[in-house]
Amino acid sequence: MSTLFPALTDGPPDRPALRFGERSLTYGELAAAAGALADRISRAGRAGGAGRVAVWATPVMETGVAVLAALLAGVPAVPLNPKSGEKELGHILSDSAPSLVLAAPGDDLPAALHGLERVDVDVQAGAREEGRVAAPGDPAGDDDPALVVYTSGTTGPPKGAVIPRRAVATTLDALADAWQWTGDDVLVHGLPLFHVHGLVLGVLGPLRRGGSVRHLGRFSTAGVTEELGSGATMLFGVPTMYHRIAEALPDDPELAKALSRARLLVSGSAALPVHDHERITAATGRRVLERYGMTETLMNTSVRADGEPRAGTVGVPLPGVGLRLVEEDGTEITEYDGVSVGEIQVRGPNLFTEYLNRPDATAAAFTADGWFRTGDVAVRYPDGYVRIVGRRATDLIKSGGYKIGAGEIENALLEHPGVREAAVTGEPDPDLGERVVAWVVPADPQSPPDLAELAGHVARRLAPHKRPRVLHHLDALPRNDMGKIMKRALAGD
Ligand code: MCA
Ligand code: AMP
Repeated sequence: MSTLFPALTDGPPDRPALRFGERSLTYGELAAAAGALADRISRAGRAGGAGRVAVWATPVMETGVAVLAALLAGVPAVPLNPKSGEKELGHILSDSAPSLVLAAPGDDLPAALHGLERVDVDVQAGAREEGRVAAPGDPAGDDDPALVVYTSGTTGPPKGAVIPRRAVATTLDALADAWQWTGDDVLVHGLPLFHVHGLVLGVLGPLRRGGSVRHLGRFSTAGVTEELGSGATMLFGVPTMYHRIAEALPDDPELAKALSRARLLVSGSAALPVHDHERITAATGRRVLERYGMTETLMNTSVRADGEPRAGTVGVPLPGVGLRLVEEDGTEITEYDGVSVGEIQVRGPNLFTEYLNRPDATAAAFTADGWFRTGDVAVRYPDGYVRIVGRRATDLIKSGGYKIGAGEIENALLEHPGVREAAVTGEPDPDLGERVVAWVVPADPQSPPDLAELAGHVARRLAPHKRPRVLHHLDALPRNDMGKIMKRALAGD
C-alpha cells in the first residue's frame, strides 16, 4: 500500500496544485477539500454504498478534486463525459453501477443520473479549518481499482477498462523518468477529463510529482500562449491541437515565442503528422515529443527528453514496459530492422486488470502467455525506436484523438427511422486525423435524412465527437457473397 500523492501530506502546503481559469488551489487547500470529500465517500461506503463513484467530468476544478477524493477514499472513480448522449450514458451507468455521483454545484445533470445520490464538490471545504486537514492515508492496495474508464471497441457499446492504482503510479513514474518531469514543472493543457490523457497524465501526473497544472477549460492557441508565456513549462495535447498550433504559428509570433520557452511539448493519443512536427520545429526551435499509450495500458513508449527526437516515431518502451512485435501467425519479430511489421503486444505493471463485466473481452485481449494485444501495428528500429504504421481493426476510427468504434455508430444510425442500412468508415482529415463518414441506404429514397439530422441523432444518443462529419447516400451497401459489408469498396481502395 503505497501512497499515490505524497505531496498532499508531505510537501509544502502553500505550493500551487491545480488551476482552472481564475480558480486555483494550493496543496494544503487541495488536501483539505479532497480529504473532506474522501471522508464523505468513505462514510457512504461504510453505510453500504460507494462501491464506485461517478464523476461528472466537466473541465473544472471540481472534477480534479472529485477524482482525487475518490482515490484518497480508496473507491474507484468512473469519469463521465458530460456530453454523453442518453444511450451511451445509460450503458455506462448500468454497467458500472455507481452509488454516488460527484458534480460541481449548479451542474444540471441529465435524467439518467437523477436516481443516484448526488454529492456536490465543495472545493473550499476545509479552508476554514486551522492549518491542513489531513488527507486520509490511501486505504486501498496497489492492485485495487483506481478508475474505470470507458473506451470504444469495434462493435457494441464502450467497455469499462478497470485501471488499478499500481498502473497509475507506475506509468506516471515511468514518464517522470522519460521526461525528467519534476515537481518544478507547471503543465498546461485543455484536454477533456474523462479520458486517460487529460485525467491521468494531465491532472494526476502533476499531483504525483508535487507540481502543478493549469487547465485551459477549452483548448485554444491563445490560452497556450498565455500560460507558456507566464511560467508553464510543459504542454500536453492531441495531434489536432498541435495541428491547430502549426496552422496558427505563421501569423502568431507570441505563440512561437511562448512555445520556444517551453521545456517540453508532448503529443499523444494519435499520430502527429511529420509535417506538423516540422512546421512547429521550424517556427519555434522546439521538437514535439511523441508518446504512445492506450486506455488499457496507460503509457507504453515515449521519445525521451534526453533521447534523440525523431519525428514520426513514438520512441522507446518506458521503464518496466515489455513490448514485442508479433506477426499475424503469432511469430515474434526478433530482428529490429525498421521494416518488419507486426502487432504491438505489451505487458507490465502499467496494464489494466480487466474490462468490467466482460470476461470474454478481457480474455480475448490477452495472448495465452499474458501479453496484451494492442491492435496497433508497428516496425521497430535497431536502436529500439518504435514507429506505428497502422491499426489491425479498420473499424476503429481516431478522430481528434478520440477512439470511435464504427459498429457503435452504425447501431445508432440504424435506430433512426430514415435509415434502412448503414456503414461507417474513417477517412483522412487534416485537422482531426480521421473523420467519421456515414454510408446510408435511406428507408425512403424520396426523402433521405440529411447530415445535420443524422449528426444530431448520433450526438444525442452517443456523444458529439462520434457524429458523422460526411454522409453518402447509397442504393445498396456493397456486400460480399457472405453478406458482409465490404468497407474497402466503400472507401474506394
Ligand atoms: C457539434 N457539437 C454538437 C454537434 N455538433 N453538439 C451536439 N450535436 C451536434 N450535432 C458541439 C460539440 O459538442 C462541441 O461543443 C462543439 O460543437 C465542437 O465540437 P467538435 O467540432 O467535435 O470538436 P472541436 O471543438 O473541434 O474539438 C477538437 C478537440 C477535441 C479539442 C481536439 O477533439 C478534443 O478535445 N480531443 C481530445 C481527445 C482526447 O483527449 N483523447 C484522449 C483519449 P462545445 O463547444 O461545448 O465544446 S486517448 C487516451 O487517453 C490514450 C491513453 C492516449 O494515448 O492518450
Ligand atoms: P484509446 O483507446 O482512446 O486510449 O486510444 C488508444 C489508441 O490511440 C492506441 O491504440 C493507438 O492506436 C492510438 N495512439 C495513442 N498514442 C499514439 C501515438 N503517439 N501515435 C499513434 N497512435 C497513438
